[in-house]
Amino acid sequence: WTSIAETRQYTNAFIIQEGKILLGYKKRGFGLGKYNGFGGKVDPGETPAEAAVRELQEEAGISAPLEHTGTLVFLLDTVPWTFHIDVYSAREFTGEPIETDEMRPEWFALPSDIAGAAFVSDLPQIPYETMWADDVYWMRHLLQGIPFVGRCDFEKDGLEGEGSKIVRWWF
Ligand code: 6OG
Repeated sequence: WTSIAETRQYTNAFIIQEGKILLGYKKRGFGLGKYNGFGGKVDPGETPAEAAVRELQEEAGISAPLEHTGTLVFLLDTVPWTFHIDVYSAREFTGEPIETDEMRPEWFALPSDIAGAAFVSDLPQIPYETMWADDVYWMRHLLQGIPFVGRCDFEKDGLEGEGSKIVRWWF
């Protein structure tokens, strides 16, 4: 493609508490076999914030006072639209996380000195090897509650299988 005519909107939501973060293991569809926040496409007539709450309920069975925390833009050279992902987070939630057809919720431990975490090795429990390749660039901002915006360009065929390849990024 030579120009991008369309933007598609998605959401991604995380529950972050003292010492732990809730991720979901994707059991089907796009991102199969990866850990991620809970989320999906924004439906017509819905705001991203509404979609984020709905997707969290559908995929993890919980409700939360989600707050907008970051914005991600992805370009895949095999896909003729821009992925625009609004990232949300909350400290509290109601309900009990449950496994659904789409996601299996799992808590991951966080170190106590999150504010000082600057390197991948400072967050050893985050399963970066089984996450999208972009997550390593913004995860610490999310965990530290720092608003972020960034873009990643993925190379052809880099999405499936081993080592998703990012050819360009900024955060
Ligand atoms: P469904 O279409 O299955 O929702 N998503 C990505 N997340 C990250 N971290 N990196 C990417 O790099 C992503 N592409 C998509 C958005 C798809 C979910 O996956 C997220 C949605 O939360 C390319 O309903």
